[in-house]
Amino acid sequence: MAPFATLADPGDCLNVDGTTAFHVHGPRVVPTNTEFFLIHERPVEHSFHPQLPPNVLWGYDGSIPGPTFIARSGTPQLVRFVNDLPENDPVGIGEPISAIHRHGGFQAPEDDGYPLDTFCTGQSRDYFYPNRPDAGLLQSEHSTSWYHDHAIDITAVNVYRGLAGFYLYKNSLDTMNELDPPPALGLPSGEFDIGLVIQDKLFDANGFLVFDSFDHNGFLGDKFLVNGIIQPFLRVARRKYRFRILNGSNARVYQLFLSNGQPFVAIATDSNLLEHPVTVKSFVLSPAERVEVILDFSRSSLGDEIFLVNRLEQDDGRKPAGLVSPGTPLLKFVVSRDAADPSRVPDTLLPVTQGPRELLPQVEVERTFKFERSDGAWVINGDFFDENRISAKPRLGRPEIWTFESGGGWVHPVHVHLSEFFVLSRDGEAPPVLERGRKETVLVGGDFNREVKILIRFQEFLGRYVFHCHNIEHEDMRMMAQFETQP
Ligand SMILES: [Cu+2]
Repeated sequence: MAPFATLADPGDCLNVDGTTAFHVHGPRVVPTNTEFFLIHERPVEHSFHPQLPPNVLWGYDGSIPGPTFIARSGTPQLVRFVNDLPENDPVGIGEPISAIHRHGGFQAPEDDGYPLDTFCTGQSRDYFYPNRPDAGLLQSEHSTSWYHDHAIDITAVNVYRGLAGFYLYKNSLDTMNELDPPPALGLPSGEFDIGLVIQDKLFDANGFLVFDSFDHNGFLGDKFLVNGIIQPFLRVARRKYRFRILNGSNARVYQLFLSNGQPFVAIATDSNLLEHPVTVKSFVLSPAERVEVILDFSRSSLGDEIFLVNRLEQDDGRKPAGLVSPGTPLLKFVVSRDAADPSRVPDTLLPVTQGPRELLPQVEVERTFKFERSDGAWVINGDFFDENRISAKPRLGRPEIWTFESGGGWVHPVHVHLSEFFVLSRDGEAPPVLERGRKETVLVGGDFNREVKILIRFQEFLGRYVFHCHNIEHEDMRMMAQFETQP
């Protein structure tokens, strides 16, 4: 990433269907403390595994996964993404048309990667990220989000080709320096703070990437990647680590375990730290969800090998088939040295001051959204995505209850842009322990249940945003709708 020197080059950008981008912005005024970045989307030769030939992927700045951004709360960032993707691509996976969504990000509608705000080969678009919490609330400070392509109808294939990366945040509590004294949390930092994006991909007999654009149910691979590498290893020290685990797969749901039976200490779900750490033996991770965990290798012996394992089997886009044993190892930790460990994991991480107790009495509006199959594609409340339809007009500052329902036994990881929500219930029952923090993506349907109720409140930014299934084959086949926030 390099800073750029020139001002924005505004201009219309054509969408896939030849229309003009919905949100067009000209040169803009930004605060003087704004940090600037320039990222080129371009082809890159990538090695998934020493035994496979190099594959040409598309990467942000030619990096797989993309460069990791680190935002400081209070310091805005302006990122110019330049589309240097080839108009005539010999591989045939992906379309050189982009819209970039910072998933979990709190940003204005024109900077949200609205799916019709696309830019094409030879064009660029600037995204302004305010990097401050929604309504100034400490509980809305973010830790781990990610950015990925979100162009209308082609998100799945473009993400599959490589267009995804981490976007991390630091703030007064989560300073990303374990040596900082309280109130800084002192979570493991530096080389002991590692993002892990898990993906599945399919290869042909010659070792080249395969994608089926006609699989609208959810594309699954048979090889498992962590940070772009098939089943890699990581040498670790005998101390605590922070792992930010992201499901970057198109359609696969994972349930992660450690091979030695050691539990995970979960500290965050999706974009936000939890109020308190939670110890779990395993956790489910559906597409786009994040869970951050602390793993402590201090009781391991030098030479120990511990695997991060997926035990949830899935054969099609409908739903996971169930737990198997021993499952598939995704990542091997090799305990190989000692290291000092000044890091801490406090009992209180990110306090919630405005939760269901405070907000439920204020609810006046409830909405229901049914996620179903229709004509081989996907609808919400019976409708395919239509940019001219507004499905909800929530008023800023007014909490609402939204009910997500799934029909036909399919699972849909439902993602709402702009704000996090609280999961109130699953089929009327209290949500599992890892869904009691703040979330912006929640798995609905299949064996998990039929109905999820959430409590959501939008506080800032007027305009149109989307919500959709994050099985991105479903999303591309129109399982997306939009809300428009009102004063
Ligand atoms: Cu879906």
